[in-house]
Amino acid sequence: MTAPATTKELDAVVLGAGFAGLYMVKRLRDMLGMSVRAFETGDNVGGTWYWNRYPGARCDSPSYIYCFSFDKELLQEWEWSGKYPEQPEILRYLNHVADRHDLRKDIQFNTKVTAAHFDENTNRWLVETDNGDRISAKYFITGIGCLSAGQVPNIKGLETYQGDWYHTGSWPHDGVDFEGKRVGVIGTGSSGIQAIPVIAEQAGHLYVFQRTPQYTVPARHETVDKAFLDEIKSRYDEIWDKARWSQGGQPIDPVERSALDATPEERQQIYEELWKEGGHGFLFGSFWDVAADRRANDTASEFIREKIREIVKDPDTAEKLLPVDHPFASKRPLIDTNYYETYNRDNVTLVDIRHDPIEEITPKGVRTGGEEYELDIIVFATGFDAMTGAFDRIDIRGRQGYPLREKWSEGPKTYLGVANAGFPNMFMITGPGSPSVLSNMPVSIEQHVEWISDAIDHMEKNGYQAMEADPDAEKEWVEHVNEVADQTMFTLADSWYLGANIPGKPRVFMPYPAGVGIYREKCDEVVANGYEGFHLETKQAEPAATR
Ligand code: NA7
Repeated sequence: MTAPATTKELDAVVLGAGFAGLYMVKRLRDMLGMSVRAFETGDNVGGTWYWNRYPGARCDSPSYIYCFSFDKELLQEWEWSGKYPEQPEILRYLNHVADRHDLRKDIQFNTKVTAAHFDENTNRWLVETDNGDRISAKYFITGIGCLSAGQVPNIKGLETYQGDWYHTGSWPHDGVDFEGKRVGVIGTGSSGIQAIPVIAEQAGHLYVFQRTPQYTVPARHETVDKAFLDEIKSRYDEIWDKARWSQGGQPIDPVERSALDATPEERQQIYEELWKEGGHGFLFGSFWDVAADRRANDTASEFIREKIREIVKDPDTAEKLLPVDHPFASKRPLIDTNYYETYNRDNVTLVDIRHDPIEEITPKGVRTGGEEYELDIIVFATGFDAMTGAFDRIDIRGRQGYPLREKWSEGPKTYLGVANAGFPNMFMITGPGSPSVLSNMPVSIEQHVEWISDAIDHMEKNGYQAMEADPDAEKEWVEHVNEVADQTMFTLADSWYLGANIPGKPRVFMPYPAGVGIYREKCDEVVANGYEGFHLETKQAEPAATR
């Protein structure tokens, strides 16, 4: 790719206008005074919350901490309506942030970045879009989301299907009318378990096609009153501080008791209390070893299985819903509203596609186990090509034209999840190798945006032309991420954390599981040691062997 005469010169190009892109634009423009443009495929801001508009879409971090902390006035002004923020409210919030900080003027909507190539002669990135834009920028920063590349499985016959079908991750803006319809939902991950109870209330009949049964804990979602929010607001600094140095980006004190030291009665009582309270407290507030020790985990897993048997009236359906092939929380932990209860409805049928995989999609519906389920609508709640998929869809090339896709062909290789050896001046917000999806995203996003803008500030103040991760530092980081992951239970399930949901994707654990506090400490140390593990160059860099 060469730079034609019409190339626009900017300091930085940012990809995406979700939480990450919005804050990145704000920092680079308002703090560093840079010329910056963000490119966004959608026609408005919001990222994940722009695309995922399926019924029941909601975040499972408490609303008061699922927001930006950089705008302290906004923290005091914004009144969340529920314990957990619902998709329309988060979208409203992000629109408000964009207006309040006048960010839209630096965002180009309806535009997909198709290519970004590093030019070693100029130390600049040449970026192209599907609208024919060409930009040359010193910095190339991705805020493209960890779960933005939706995957519709390649099931035989989909093109022949005569009904309507949708993927939860690119939902129609004017909604879908399920009233009285025969609906099939394929997939029971976070999106499926949120959508299923809501669709069941509207559909004539709902068929849930389940491959892997899930553990899910009641969210106990409710509205929050002003007194609750005022109390939070009175100690926001302390709350954010706790979240920033925590395991998962939530203001939760770690528990020290062990499930293995408790008596069965004590365990039962604690699990019962936390089940009643709802939310991720069941996992994080019960016993420290539930997420760390298989025997401790078995006690929590069995408690949930017992709840399923108790809640679901039809024993066959209950049996099919029992998760037995992986430990609780080895896949993404889920919280729900009336998920298991939904299977007591007369208009809901659970279809086990673990034993009888979907054979084909026919013009009329779905065929499995020799039976054809006639459907007016199919909802694919089948997830995403997580963490790397959105990168793979862009032609990103570093030194010597080397494609990022190729560098990552055996799994993503990054330094700190923020940079790539061989790709100078490219930074990733919540890239693979950082806590990202294992954390409350706004906390991790703010940390990365601030770290990146500080690094850029450092470069500009010191006249550096290029900043690039050292291949050895990167190798050590990748090994470290894998070592930490091997000590967790995450590797015991086939999950999108490992790329296991995408046929042919290398099985590599992608996020960094040591926790946001430990990670922040490591990132701060890198800076304190003069950007340890990075090469900073004042003049044009020589091509390096970086692979
Ligand atoms: P997930 O968590 O990846 O869930 C996808 C679901 O779809 C899961 O139940 C899968 O079963 C199922 N699936 C995927 N491919 C197929 C095929 N080919 N056939 C049948 N079933 C299939 O995606 P979500 O959108 O729910 O959640 C993604 C994240 O977004 C979530 O964790 C939050 O962080 C936000 P499987 O378990 O693979 O057997």
